[in-house]
Order: sequence, then structure tokens, then C-alpha cells
Amino acid sequence: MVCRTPPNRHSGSIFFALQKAVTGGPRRFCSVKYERVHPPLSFVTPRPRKIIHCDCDCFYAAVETRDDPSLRGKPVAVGGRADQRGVVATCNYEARHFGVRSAMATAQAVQRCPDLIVLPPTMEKYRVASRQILAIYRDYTDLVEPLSLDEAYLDVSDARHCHGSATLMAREIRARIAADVGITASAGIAPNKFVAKIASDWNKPDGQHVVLPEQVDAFVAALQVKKLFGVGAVTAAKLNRLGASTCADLRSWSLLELQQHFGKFGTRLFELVRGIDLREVCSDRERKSISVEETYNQDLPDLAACAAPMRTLVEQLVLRVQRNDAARFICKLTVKIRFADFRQTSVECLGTGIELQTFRHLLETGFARGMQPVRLLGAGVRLEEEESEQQLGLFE
Ligand code: TTP
Ligand code: MG
Repeated sequence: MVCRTPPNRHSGSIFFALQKAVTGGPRRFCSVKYERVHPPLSFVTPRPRKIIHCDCDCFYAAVETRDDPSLRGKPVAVGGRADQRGVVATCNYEARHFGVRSAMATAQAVQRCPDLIVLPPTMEKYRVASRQILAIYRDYTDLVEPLSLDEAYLDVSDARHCHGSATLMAREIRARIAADVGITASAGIAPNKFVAKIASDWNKPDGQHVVLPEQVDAFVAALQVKKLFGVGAVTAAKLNRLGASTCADLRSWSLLELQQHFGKFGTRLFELVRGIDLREVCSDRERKSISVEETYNQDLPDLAACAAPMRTLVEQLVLRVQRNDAARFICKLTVKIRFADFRQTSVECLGTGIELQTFRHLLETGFARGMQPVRLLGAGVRLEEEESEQQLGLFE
């Protein structure tokens, strides 16, 4: 499909996203040529989708409490030991009342909650629970996109269960998870992934929240910008400095202004603050890599200054890999560097384990290519291709 130049760039982007949603058309919007746009009405108003985002409540801790009822009502965390510089993977809601959080040093968590019971993770149990949950989802739709062991998107637009009501399906799914798996889950129901994911947090734990198509506009307008997918702490702080704390504030920015401040991501922001997200639920999504990266408020002046941030990134990477249960599929390690002049380089090597020393070597090699201050650092792993499908197939 070829369309002539649209009235402006942003409507083009939305238009093509719509076009893709309607026609299942080209994935790479940028390769599509524009002609004048006079889309038939069906292009502009596609049938609203029904997306459920389902997310288990304090997943690892819930599985542990299920298996040891004596833990019920007590503050429980799952993670590394305090005396071994361990980190909290998650904790139950009792522990959250004391301010304990995921990714917090266990030592700090115990300071905040002296009665905290800290258990080591038992990944195999979490995998089994995951598989059970995925099987429940699959009873409703084939369009299931797992995001991690305890989180998935379901596109139930064409599902006939519960008279086609996504609200009732979500309720039923959650009841089945409670009955069959013995833990609770929360759900968000909305016409797109972005809104469904935010909505699943609304009535956590053990709750759900529905955002009807006609409610999306008001729901998104009131959202804090930090809730937006892709807006991390640094971008949120920048937006706040620029006077935008809610999505409604950001709607007064033109596409050009957003692009000037945020580059390509500006286009995405333009759409998100209007509640537009046409990403499909991809049941066959392959995860080929996992990475973490950080753009620093101030450039890191030299190689020595990169050492501590690299350590932090590697620690985050370990957690993310763990969370996706992907450690056994690692085949390469990668480091990404963006220099002050925006030149970017990536270095990789073969490897099956995440070792800080190896990432330091890669950093040295990459840094030598630029020899100037660094804006952004990234650390990642590539997963074996054959196995990467299996990795998501953990649930099957
Ligand atoms: P989450 O769904 O983010 O958290 P959760 O299920 O524990 O709690 P919530 O009720 O807020 O959804 O993550 C799912 C599991 O992934 C979690 O139980 C433990 C693991 N995890 C980590 O190992 N490290 C992390 O930093 C996070 C956030 C999660
Ligand atoms: Mg969860």
C-alpha cells in the first residue's frame, strides 16, 4: 500500500500504525512511501481491540507462601542473602508496607523490616506455575504474548468465552489462576497494550481495572508521564523540568517539539500521550537478546569513570536475565557505548555466563574506539536463536 504525503509527519505515523493494524501490513513503517491520504473510514476507525494484561501479584513470594502456609500474613521477600550483598527479587505486600521493594539490597530491606523472612529463589517452582498459568490463558485465545514468567498480554478481541466480554474473561482467568495455581493475579483490560498494562496496576493485588475505548482519552490525560512506557527516571525528570508532569500537559507539545527534545522517541510520546498504541499482541515473539542501558545526566569523562556504572548495569542485567529465566540460553555478551559526539559502538564476545570482568574487557575495547566522554552505556546478552523460542516456550 502506498500513500501520498500526509498532512504532517505525525498523522502519517499514526495512520500507518492504523493501516498495519487493519491490514496486517508492513511492519517497517519507514519503508512505506507516502501519498496523499484519503483513507476509507474503516482505516481511521478500526474495530477496538480487547487486550488483557495479566500480572501475578508478588509472584515469587506468592508461590513460596502457597507452599508454606506458615508464612501467611508475615512479611516475606525472595532474594539473595543480606550477608552476601544479596538483592530482593520481590516481596509480598506485607513487606511492601515497610518500604521493601524489588531490586533493593536485602541488607537495607531487613533494616526497614526487621522481621522480614528472606527466602532464596526456587526458579523451577516459578516455571511450573508459569506453565500452568499460560495454559489457562491459552484456553481463551492463541494470541498470548508472555513478557516474563508472571506477565502476559492476551488479545481476546475474537474470543467467544463469557459472551465476548473481556471483563468477564479476565475475572474468570484470575479465578482459575487462584483455584488451580494457588496464587492471585491482577488484570488490566483496555483497547491497547499500553493502557492495559497500566490498568493492571490500578487495583493490585488481586484486582482488575477496565478502561473502555471511550474512557481511554481521560484515563491517559490524567497519567503521570513517568508511567509512560519507555520513560525512565531520567526522561521523567527532564519532562518535569520542562513543565510536563501529566500526559495532558504533554499534549500541548507539537510533534516537532517532542522530536527536538527526545529524538525518535518523541514520535512515540506524541502517540502515547493520546492513548494511541497499535502494537499487536505477538504470540510468536522471539526474544533474542536482553539488555539494560542508561543515559547519564552528565557524561562519564573517562574509562575509569565508566567502571562503577558498568557494575550497576551488569547487576541489573543479572536480575533481568533471571527474571526471564534466560541464563541457560546466553551465548554472547555485549557492551554498547554512545560517546559524547553521539557516535556509537558495540562490542561483543562469546560467553555463557554474566561476568563483570568480561564486561569490563568489552568496555575497554569499545572505549578505545572513541577515547572521549561517554553519554550512554549498555550491557546485554544474546540468547541462542534456536533456544530463544524455547525460552518463551517455558510456559508451554
Ligand atoms: P513483577 O511482576 O514486576 O513483580 P511481582 O509479581 O513480584 O509483584 P507485583 O505484584 O508488583 O506484580 O515481577 C515478577 C517476578 O519477577 C517477581 O516475583 C520476581 C522477579 N523480579 C526479579 O527477580 N527482579 C526484579 O527486579 C523484579 C521487578 C522482579
Ligand atoms: Mg507481577
